[in-house]
Amino acid sequence: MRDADRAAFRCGHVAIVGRPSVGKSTLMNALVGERISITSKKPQTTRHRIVGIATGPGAQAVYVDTPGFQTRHRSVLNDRLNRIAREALADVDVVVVVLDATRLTPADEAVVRLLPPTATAIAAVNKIDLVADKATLLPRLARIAELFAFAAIVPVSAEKGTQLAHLAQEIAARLPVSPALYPADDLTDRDERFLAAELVREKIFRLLGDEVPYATTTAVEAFTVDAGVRRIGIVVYVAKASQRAIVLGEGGSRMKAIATQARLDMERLFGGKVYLEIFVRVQRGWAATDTSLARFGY
Ligand SMILES: Nc1nc2c(ncn2[C@@H]2O[C@H](COP(=O)(O)OP(=O)(O)O)[C@@H](O)[C@H]2O)c(=O)[nH]1
Ligand SMILES: [Mg+2]
Repeated sequence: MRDADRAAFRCGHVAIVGRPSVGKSTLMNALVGERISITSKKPQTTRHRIVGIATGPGAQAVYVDTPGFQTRHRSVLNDRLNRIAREALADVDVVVVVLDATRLTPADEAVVRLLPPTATAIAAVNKIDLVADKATLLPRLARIAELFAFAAIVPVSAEKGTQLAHLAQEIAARLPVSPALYPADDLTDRDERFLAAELVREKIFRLLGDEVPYATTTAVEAFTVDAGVRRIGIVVYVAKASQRAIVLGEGGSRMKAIATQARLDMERLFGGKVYLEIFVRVQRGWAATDTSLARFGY
């Protein structure tokens, strides 16, 4: 690297915020180039602050994916998720507010109102692949411009990759001049154990109906690597026995699908063979109190 290039290198933290299911985690994964933050159609899929690192020739963006602000109902877990999202807004250089190109809701406006007035914020207007008539986008973009003094408003599709290079450029231009904080090939600050437990939780969110995933969490019980082969044991905690039966499915069929899909993702992400065992345990009230949530890493 020439001295002049090194002097101009930019690096900083970028919070990704927005209401549940607008595509925050999909966007972060697309910007980082790996699926490190789990995604599904259901709110509450993301429950942690997850860092994703994207390093280019002139800049390193350290993205912070957050749980969406949960406004639908109050619970100890939702309060905790909102706190994680609010804390992610402090001490970042740029905030990317993810909005939905197909509709703006009061929940979107509530998220924008949480921005500190001095924040450098960029609106990523996601899911433009779902907008057939692009002319309908213009009044929505105008409305977004009224909500906050955004530094840029960029229509994107996180899923199709549309306009992501442009979004990354707009972000990089607003990062402070600074050397990289992480080695160029680091993609996340989370370890394989965490990612393994999350991938199992993702399959539960994707393969089960509307109720059980919210009553569920996962934890690593065993993780060994021997000659590049990983043996991983994951415990799925549910709140009552009837939910255990649902997770297992008839003759264990649902658990088989969860385990197969999770194992294939792990092998791709970790780059090696994985033997995966999953156990389902009933743990009443795991999400009922702050103390119990803390034991499960929340
Ligand atoms: N059609 C379309 N769907 C998307 C796009 N981005 C995300 N999604 C879908 O929206 C849902 C929620 O995405 P997720 O990233 O988990 O949202 P989050 O709750 O904001 O993190 C998932 O089913 C994604 O596949 C997009 O650009 N286009
Ligand atoms: Mg998410």
